[in-house]
Amino acid sequence: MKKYLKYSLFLMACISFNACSNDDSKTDEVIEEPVKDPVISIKLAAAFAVQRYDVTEIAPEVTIENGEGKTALYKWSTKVTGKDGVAKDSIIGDSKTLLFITPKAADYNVDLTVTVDKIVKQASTKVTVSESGKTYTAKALTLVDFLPAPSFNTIAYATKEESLQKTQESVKSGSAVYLGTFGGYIVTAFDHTVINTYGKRDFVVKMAETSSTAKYSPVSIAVAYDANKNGIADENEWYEIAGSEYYKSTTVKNYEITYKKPNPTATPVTGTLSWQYDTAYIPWTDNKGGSGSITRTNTRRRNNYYPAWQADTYTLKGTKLAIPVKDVSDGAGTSYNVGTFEWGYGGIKDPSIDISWAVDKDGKKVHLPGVDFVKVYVSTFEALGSNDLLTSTFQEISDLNFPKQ
Ligand SMILES: [Ca+2]
Ligand SMILES: [Ca+2]
Repeated sequence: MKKYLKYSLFLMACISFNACSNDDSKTDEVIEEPVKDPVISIKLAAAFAVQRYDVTEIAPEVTIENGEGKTALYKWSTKVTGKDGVAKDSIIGDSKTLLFITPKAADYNVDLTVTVDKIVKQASTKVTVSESGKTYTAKALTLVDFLPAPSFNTIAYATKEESLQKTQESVKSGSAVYLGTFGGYIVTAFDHTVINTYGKRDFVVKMAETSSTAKYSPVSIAVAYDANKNGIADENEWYEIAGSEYYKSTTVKNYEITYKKPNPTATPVTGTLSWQYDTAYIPWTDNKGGSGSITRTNTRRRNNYYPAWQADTYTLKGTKLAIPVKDVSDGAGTSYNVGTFEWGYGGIKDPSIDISWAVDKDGKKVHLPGVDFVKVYVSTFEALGSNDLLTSTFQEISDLNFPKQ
């Protein structure tokens, strides 16, 4: 048997040798520089330790010789045991440095594969994830900030403090929070970092029905990862989720509207249509030279649209998105068709968000290991005639990959 094997190997070697010499004879007139294969070497620490939901940075030292002009591909993976009990490779990252974060305390064998052309090099490390002693909830239940834009359903809180206190109660109980029209926002915090799971959507924004005529309308989302771990969403930690509308020419970045408090003693300026109770109700100006007034409708003439605790004017900011709105009542302003957006927003058919859609101020993609804070704000500015303003109503945000307890 052994002899036979030896003979086979010898034969194979001969065949390969012949094949090579044949190739050589065909190309012997072309003089080429010898091409050297890339040589990859990886230095990776043997072990890491971290608590669940904390991020540890795994930064390997990778050197590539003869790799000029070639792209190195990185793949981080770990073994995950499925429901069938079979352990499979699960990809957890594709950049050189891995920001490792996981919801479960366990030992993880983490493999790195570096590929340059056909050359593949692997290295492994072990991450020990320990319990943090804390319990976590799937929903973002801590209110950080809230300020609605004017709307027929604005609640008349006396002070900012009261507005925050009452809205915190609504967030805890999953009750509706009225955001109003353009710029109205709510900021909530999770009790853990929602992991940016590789290749998957990570959290979902649930909105409540505003009214039977204008049920849902899209809202924009911004996220913050508490990179400096001070427990605060700092200005430079915010990134916008660039949904399906973000790069469209009709989208206005850095848009600002300043709303003016209505004068309670002013005589209403009635319009030509019966529902136009006061067409000069809340004057507004924007930072693009535009201006106008929000109309108080006849149905809502007893409602105070302007947040009572705000000063004489206030300004709200964000990306302004164009939403298709069509009067289908022959200009009577009584019936409208309102469009929607495809992905990357709350108040749409599928309001699940992938943290990988986050972009910086210049619209450049950023890679966040997860998010601690989510801001939901109204990015449309439309009125639906007698149905009043197109407004949005927040309900809750929850982590889509939160482990079952
Ligand atoms: Ca993700
Ligand atoms: Ca921070």
